[in-house]
Amino acid sequence: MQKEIPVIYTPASFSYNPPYELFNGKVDTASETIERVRMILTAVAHADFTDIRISKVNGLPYVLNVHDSEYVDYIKRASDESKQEKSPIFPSVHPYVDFGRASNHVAERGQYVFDTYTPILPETYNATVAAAACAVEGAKVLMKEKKPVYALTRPPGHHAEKAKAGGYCYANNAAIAAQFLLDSGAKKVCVFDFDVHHGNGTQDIFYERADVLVVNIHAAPEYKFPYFTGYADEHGVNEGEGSNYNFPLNLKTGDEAYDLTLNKALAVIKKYKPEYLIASAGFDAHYTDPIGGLSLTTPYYRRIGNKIGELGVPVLSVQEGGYATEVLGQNVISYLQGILD
Ligand code: OKP
Ligand code: ZN
Repeated sequence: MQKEIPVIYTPASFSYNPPYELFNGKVDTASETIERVRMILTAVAHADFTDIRISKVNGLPYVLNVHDSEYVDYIKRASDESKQEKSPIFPSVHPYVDFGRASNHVAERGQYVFDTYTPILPETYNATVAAAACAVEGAKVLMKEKKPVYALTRPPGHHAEKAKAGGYCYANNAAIAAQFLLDSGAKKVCVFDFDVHHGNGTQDIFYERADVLVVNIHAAPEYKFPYFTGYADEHGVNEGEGSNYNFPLNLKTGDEAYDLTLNKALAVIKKYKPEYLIASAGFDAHYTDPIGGLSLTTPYYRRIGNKIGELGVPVLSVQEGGYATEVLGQNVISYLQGILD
């Protein structure tokens, strides 16, 4: 019986503070705040089953194993530009033809960022690479110790595509960890995403591949961000045909109905027989979440943890969303406790 969960974080998560987001053309309060990671860290520090570590890995080479180098270079340049301009970088024109080419900095802003919620700040590049490093370090512990691990990543990752930022995400931490495990000899890895939003980035990265099964439960794209993906008929293409599963849910779905869907999703995972499981662990399906739209309770996160733990596959949980800061720490603890039970 495992009695401890290593928690890996980086001080860089406290270094950037998005001032606002643009929602439907209006200035809106930023949801993805430093407070989130502060609340989680306080909760894990009070839980007696956690072992808190600071990541020491250089994340950059691992980021580049998943993301296009031109894109990563853009995030770096835009972070510098934001510092020069003393202003967050937002996009204004998105590519409107598929042969579009970004050859100046206005075009690049639209090419490499797909929404107006994801500003680039002076500290964005460093924080992005440092958060990815937490996920890689988590994967290293997972390989070595074969026990549950938790990477407290901020910025989150599951909306970041190979060459686009969006949804508060710049580097796909879960995908980077999965790729690291494959590069270290694993043949089959699963990413299971229970953040309330569809993980379009993870889906994008592995859509044509069979070595990563991607399974997502989320509020249906008819209602919620990222709006364009997350439908149940997105099954993967080419080699990847059959290794992508989406389980979209109606608004207000509560514990009981969610549980039926969770069972279906876990059955798909069991059948695939992954060597490792990466959980994209978002807690924004909680009933009090200000942007989520579903109705899960804090005790139910323990059930999710139980069922993931029962798979008997070493699991790395990578922090994604969760914006009800008052309960975020408790939700994380409930879930991690469930894995250990
Ligand atoms: C990121 B993750 C207006 C709502 C903006 C953006 C959602 C990004 C979610 N303030 N919605 O999956 O938790
Ligand atoms: Zn989310």
